[in-house]
Amino acid sequence: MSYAAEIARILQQLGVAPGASHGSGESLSVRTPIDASVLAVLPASTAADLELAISRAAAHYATWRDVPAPRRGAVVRRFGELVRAHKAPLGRLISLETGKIAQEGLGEVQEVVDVCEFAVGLSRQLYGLTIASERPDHKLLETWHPLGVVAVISAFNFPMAVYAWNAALALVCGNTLVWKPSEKTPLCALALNGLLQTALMEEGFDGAIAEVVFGDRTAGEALVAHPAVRLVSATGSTRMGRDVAMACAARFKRSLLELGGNNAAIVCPSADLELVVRGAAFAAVGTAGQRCTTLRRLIVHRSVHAELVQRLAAVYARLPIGNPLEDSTLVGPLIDGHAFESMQAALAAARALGATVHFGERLAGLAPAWYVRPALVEMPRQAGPMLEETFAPILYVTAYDSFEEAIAMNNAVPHGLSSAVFTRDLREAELFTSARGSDCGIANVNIGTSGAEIGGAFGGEKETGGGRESGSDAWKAYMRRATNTINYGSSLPLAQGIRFDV
Ligand code: UN1
Repeated sequence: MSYAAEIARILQQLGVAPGASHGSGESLSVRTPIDASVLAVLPASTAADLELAISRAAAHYATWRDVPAPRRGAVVRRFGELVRAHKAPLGRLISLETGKIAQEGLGEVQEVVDVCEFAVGLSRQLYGLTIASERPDHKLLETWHPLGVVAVISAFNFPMAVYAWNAALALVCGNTLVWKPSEKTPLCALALNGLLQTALMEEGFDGAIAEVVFGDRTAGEALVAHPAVRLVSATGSTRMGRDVAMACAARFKRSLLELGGNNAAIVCPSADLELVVRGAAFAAVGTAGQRCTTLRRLIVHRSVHAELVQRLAAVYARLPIGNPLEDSTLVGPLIDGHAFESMQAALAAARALGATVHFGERLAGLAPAWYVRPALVEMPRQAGPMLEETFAPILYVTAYDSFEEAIAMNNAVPHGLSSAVFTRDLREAELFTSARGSDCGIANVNIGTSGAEIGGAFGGEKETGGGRESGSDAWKAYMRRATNTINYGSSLPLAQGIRFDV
């Protein structure tokens, strides 16, 4: 069966008609990175389609915000159940559209289920504080309310999980949604949002509470500019995020940004090198180096540098690269030729700085798709392309002498998403996770930089954008806080002891 036929069958199995009522604009061809063949052709959304989607989401907000939060949680529970029941075809769809290996496709679907469960629990919480009032017979408390329409702009590399982080939380918090997925992965969006709409309807609500639109940057700009949209949650490049942040700031609307990462791991003299090799390999070559949490820099103590490079090179030399649908494959294709070009440009820049580049070549036999052997690059020092995020599997390795120097190198890049230290020395582990340690939103000990669980808040500092999504108290980003002072007495004392007798 061709991949296109398989896609049609999966969508049919999920009860989703491709292109149904989502757009009436020009055709968008979706290709699989597996062999570059066309999977489907969908109509993009026009400006009028977009306006309609936003106004429907805005209209439904007026009733959705009044639905008790645990009832909203029941919709998310049903959504999670549907996703769990269709885990295999959804995982397959992710692999077909993004080129992610089968295991990682299934893992991403599991991440959707996990965050739904988390949000269901949250739907019976969403609590604020009561605060001691300075006045007699007064109560001071805070209450949390939804924002309105939340726009989600997502990237190709996590075409389902990142939307689910946002949608599950935004929905239990009482918001309605408009989702603009990456133009490279509209089929994943169609399938996932189709299941969400089914869950809404089964629970007695209108599917238009969660809208999806298809388009490029122009569609994203229209979402950001629309007055009904109160929060824009965007995942993607730092360049895109900067534009979103500035456009939102000009309108005093909120943005939640999850942008790039240039994530490092420090390998100390006491590190368990077996753990380092396994942890670094998954983090550096998993998803073909196309996660925002991908390990891109290894900062290795000079005493173990040569041994680690040799062990990693041995692993890189025998990585099974190829069709991501085959169980034995660990590295699938790059998303497209642009990713390959930026990878090669970064490798050339590294060579010009005196680096030794192992691998990184294209597997030409698999053309016209873009498969590469991940690159391992020995850098004489941290400089040039090592300070930038290249969305491809390049792992730069460089040596350090003192732990303080290693921490400074970890923090010396513009991004601040994820980081790790491999050590058996308690002092190093504690220092790395202290205020003087890693400046990233994620700082791990003895595990790699990628593959976070949903229970923690996910996001990073500096050019990563500062947003936090998924677990912990990330839900607060989808709500506004009101402080209430309630007088249950019969006099009117003023705060700060002010006297004002009329
Ligand atoms: C992303 O690449 O945008 O921690 C998200 C991880 C995944 C999420 C990555 N749970 O690698």
